[in-house]
Amino acid sequence: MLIKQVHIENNVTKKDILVADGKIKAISEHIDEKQADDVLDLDGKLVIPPFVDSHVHLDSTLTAGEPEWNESGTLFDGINIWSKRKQMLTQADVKNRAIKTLKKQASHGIQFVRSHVDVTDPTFTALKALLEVRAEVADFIDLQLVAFPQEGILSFPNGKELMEEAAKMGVDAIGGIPHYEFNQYYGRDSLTFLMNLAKKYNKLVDVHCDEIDDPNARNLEVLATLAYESGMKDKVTASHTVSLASVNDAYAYKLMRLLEMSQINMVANPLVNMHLGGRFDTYPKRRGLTRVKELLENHVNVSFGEDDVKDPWYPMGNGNMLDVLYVGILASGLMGYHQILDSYQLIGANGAKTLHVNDKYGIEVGKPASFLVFDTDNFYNELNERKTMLYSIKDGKVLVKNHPEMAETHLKLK
Ligand code: 17E
Ligand code: FE2
Repeated sequence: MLIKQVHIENNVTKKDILVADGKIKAISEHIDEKQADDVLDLDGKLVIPPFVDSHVHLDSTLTAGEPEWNESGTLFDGINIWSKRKQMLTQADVKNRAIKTLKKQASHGIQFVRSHVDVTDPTFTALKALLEVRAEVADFIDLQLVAFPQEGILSFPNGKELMEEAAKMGVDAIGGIPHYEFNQYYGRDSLTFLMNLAKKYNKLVDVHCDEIDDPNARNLEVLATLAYESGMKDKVTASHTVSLASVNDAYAYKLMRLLEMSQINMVANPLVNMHLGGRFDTYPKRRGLTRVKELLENHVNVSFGEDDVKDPWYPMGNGNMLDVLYVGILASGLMGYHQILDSYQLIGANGAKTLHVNDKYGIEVGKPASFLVFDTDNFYNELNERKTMLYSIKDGKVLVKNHPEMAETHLKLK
């Protein structure tokens, strides 16, 4: 397949991309059409790498309102409602909902997903289901699973044993929830436990860390220290870290040094953090979104996740990372022209780095031919105008093809 005359990642000069055997064989200003069986003339269209959702919960997806709606909008009511819904799970129920959401995500250009799976359930119903889903969707989504102890490791009966069993069952990463443990000591001990578990089973780490509007939350510095001293470094991710928006500037300044040294990845979930955040404030009211701009300025890798698609924590969501990105850069003060132009990294390359999939990510000769084509010339225009995603191509195969919008309007000047 030969793709003609596209703007690769906002590049002003148009290029051709030659694809063969699922890989990118050549990129240059002119490639002879005789080199390919089929030619896609996409003159002037934008090509970028696929989207990455680096943080979502596929076990709870599409359960909003079951058994009740989260009317308060707090994280804690979300956890309570999920705890009831969890009793009713069957493997078929989890599989159907997860696959529905993954297909929706794929239809919007997502090709890489990291999902947390609640393992504070002695039956492991959700994990068993999602391990099957991971294999079944492999042709269109590269799915990673995190063993997530939603109700705590030290604060839930047999929490440690459940985590170890989940590690053996084949998750990709080990999770945690230190701010939800009964006390700060359990929080810290849970981090030591989960880091050792990840080392023992050679897994990545992705912890729900300090997802609370508490200026005194201090689990992130513990996780970053462990990441640094264990040498696990960029294999470790801290998700949410919303307390960073509440701590004082002197503390944040001191912490940034450790975060950079530790090479830890951070994931913010703008839609959900802003929905759940500030719920105990009157005014002034916090937004609950971590310090995205400051982290990036301190060379910390940050990506955005969707977190929820219609579940007890968030009533909305449709698998489209462009919504996450738009709200995220708006709330983070990242709307300079060039920041908008480059913002797809937050739902792209930065997420790929967190997921450790760099070997198969990026538009470079020798890498898998996986990319998106949009009906516009650069990403600033795409995020603004939301032109049609014409193609999602993975390993040289067309996963999604859309036709440009053909709206008829009758807007004549007098
Ligand atoms: N569970 C949790 O602890 N935090 C969240 N944001 C979600 C589930 C979605
Ligand atoms: Fe989450």
